[in-house]
Amino acid sequence: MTAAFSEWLQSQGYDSVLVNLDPGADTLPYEPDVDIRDWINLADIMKEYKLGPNGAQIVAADLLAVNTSKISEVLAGFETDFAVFDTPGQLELFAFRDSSRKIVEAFDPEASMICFLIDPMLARNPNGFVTSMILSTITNFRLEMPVFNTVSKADLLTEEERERISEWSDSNEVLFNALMDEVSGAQNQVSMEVLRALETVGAGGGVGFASAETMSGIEDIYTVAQEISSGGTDREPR
Ligand SMILES: Nc1nc2c(ncn2[C@@H]2O[C@H](COP(=O)(O)OP(=O)(O)OP(=O)(O)O)[C@@H](O)[C@H]2O)c(=O)[nH]1
Ligand SMILES: [Mg+2]
Repeated sequence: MTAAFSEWLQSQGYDSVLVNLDPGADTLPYEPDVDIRDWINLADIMKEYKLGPNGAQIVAADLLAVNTSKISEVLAGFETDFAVFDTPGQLELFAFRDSSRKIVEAFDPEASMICFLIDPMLARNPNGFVTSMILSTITNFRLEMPVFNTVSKADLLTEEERERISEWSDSNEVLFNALMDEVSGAQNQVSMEVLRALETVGAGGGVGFASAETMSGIEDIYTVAQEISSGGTDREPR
């Protein structure tokens, strides 16, 4: 998505700086301008801390914060329209670490947003969709930053599946009925309370669909980013 988004920005005349914050990334489909792997190496951490790959990922996540000032310094040297941060795919390694707050605070939080990428296979059924909304809400709660929900790899869904997900995202009642058809009776109360909480905090509305494969929906991410960073008016490219 990082690669697709920067490609789209470029096609519109915007420049972007791409920042890889995933120390565990093996290969990337884009050339990062700033790369956390220049400072943090997973193999070194495994050796130094005598950890397996999972423990090393957690240490690496905390080392991210230690290196924030170095990344900021490098970033400050760029004149660009947008900075796109690619974070580790697992929430445990980003949103759930205290260090991530420091990272978010270091990079112009007022003009920033999180694009929360929802797994299309998870979003296909009501329980999975609600689970995605809960995770997105937690991310918003943890990092105190506006979140735009986008079902990624949307090309893997059928038109009907996308329509159904849109209906769930537009109407809590439709989602509730779909959920009731899916879960066992014993879960009804839990489902109802979870949905009520999501409704209260305003989660779930306006879910986007994007595909890095077909480039559909990438513009919607830009539109939200634009609204947040400069009040909705299209920015003049540098
Ligand atoms: N069909 C389809 N496949 C995609 C799309 N975007 C990425 N992929 C594929 O999905 C696989 C996983 O890629 P990503 O979702 O980008 O995940 P990642 O960055 O490697 O993994 P994490 O950061 O650890 O979550 C790769 O094989 C990609 O080629 C898309 O829009 N459509
Ligand atoms: Mg990734």
